[in-house]
Amino acid sequence: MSEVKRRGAFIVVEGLDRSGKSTQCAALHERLVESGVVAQLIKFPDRTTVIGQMIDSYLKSQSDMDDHLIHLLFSANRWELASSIERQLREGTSIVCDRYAFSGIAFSASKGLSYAWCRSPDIDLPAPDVTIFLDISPEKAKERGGYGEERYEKEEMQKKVRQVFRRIEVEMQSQRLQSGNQWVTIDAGRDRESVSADVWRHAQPLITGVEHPIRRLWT
Ligand code: 2DT
Ligand code: MG
Repeated sequence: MSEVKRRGAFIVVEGLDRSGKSTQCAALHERLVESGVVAQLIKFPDRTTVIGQMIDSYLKSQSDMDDHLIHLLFSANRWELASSIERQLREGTSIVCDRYAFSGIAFSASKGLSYAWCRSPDIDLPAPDVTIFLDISPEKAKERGGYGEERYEKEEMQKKVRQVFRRIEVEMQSQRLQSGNQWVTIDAGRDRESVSADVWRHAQPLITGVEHPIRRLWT
């Protein structure tokens, strides 16, 4: 009997600002490791690279850029890491990723760029096995102490971003059968433990590894 070769799972967590996304990513990563899974936590933007530093300066409003240009830099920042993500998955490491290409579309399209244009530079990136979207209303976000100081952390922007995420969800679900990509939306306006339990429920089926080859985004 030959054993089926399994690779690591690629789990993306997306969410609105103040949704508790980073906390949930850290908790999921910890729980995976406690369960004996070799797992790594990464986040986009990765502000440590040269491109990442340009993004950081833009987000802190220390520099200005054309909307198209900053969009391409966010995408390039993912391509910088794409081959290392693939290698790790193939070597059996599971990856928890805090934001990915969906944030790229949601934020740039909210500024008025075309949805199709925003999607194109991320075509062919490694596709997540599951994307867990942490949804929170702007009202709830406000109750949590409001937004921070960075560019985009404003209620008007967040409302638009939420609408684009909805559109992405519809598109992901319509492609689901052909691509196998799974998108789940979780109500992140609840207490931390309830949200964690839901996140785990969706991640758990993947922890023994994934059999099918790494898929490509949007293809
Ligand atoms: P953090 O607060 O999570 O560091 O995000 N963003 C992010 C984009 O506009 N495009 C992208 O492709 C990504 C990954 C969302 C910093 C901000 O950067 C935005 C919030
Ligand atoms: Mg932020």
